[in-house]
Amino acid sequence: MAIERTFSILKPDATRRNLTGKINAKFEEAGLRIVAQRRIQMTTAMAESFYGVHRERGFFRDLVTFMTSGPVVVQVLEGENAVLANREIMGATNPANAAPGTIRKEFAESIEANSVHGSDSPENAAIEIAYFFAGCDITG
Ligand code: IDP
Ligand code: MG
Repeated sequence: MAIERTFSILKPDATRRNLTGKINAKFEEAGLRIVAQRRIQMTTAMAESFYGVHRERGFFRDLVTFMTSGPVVVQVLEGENAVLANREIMGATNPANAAPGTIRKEFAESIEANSVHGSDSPENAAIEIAYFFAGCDITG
């Protein structure tokens, strides 16, 4: 198995409830390393671009409003099979369907305010990482 990097966001519902440390502990306990991290306020343009693939979905406007409703923490996580590993640590999109012990099961408020984003493929991980971080910001 290869060491891989994935892109992660701690969403506004998580920062609002001061859950940054508890969620980061989940990544670290599962063997992922936080090799870059920054707290930012997303603009509407950034959120629209980031979630552009969902532009035609009924929840798109609400999602953009939610993602800009407070600070987020953008991160690069590194480890074995990091993309898939992180999707397992996060749990299903809808917390009602998320497995016990996952971040979304323990912390998500709703299918929208579900505490974390994680890349869904190595290709998208590379695109998302490059959108938020310069190579010199990431130290493995
Ligand atoms: P993912 O975050 O598990 O990859 P996606 O389908 O890529 O899920 O959706 C992106 C984000 O859009 C979700 O994390 C969630 O915040 C929001 N979202 C997805 N489906 C719904 C929905 O049916 N209603 C409201 N928000 C949704
Ligand atoms: Mg997704």
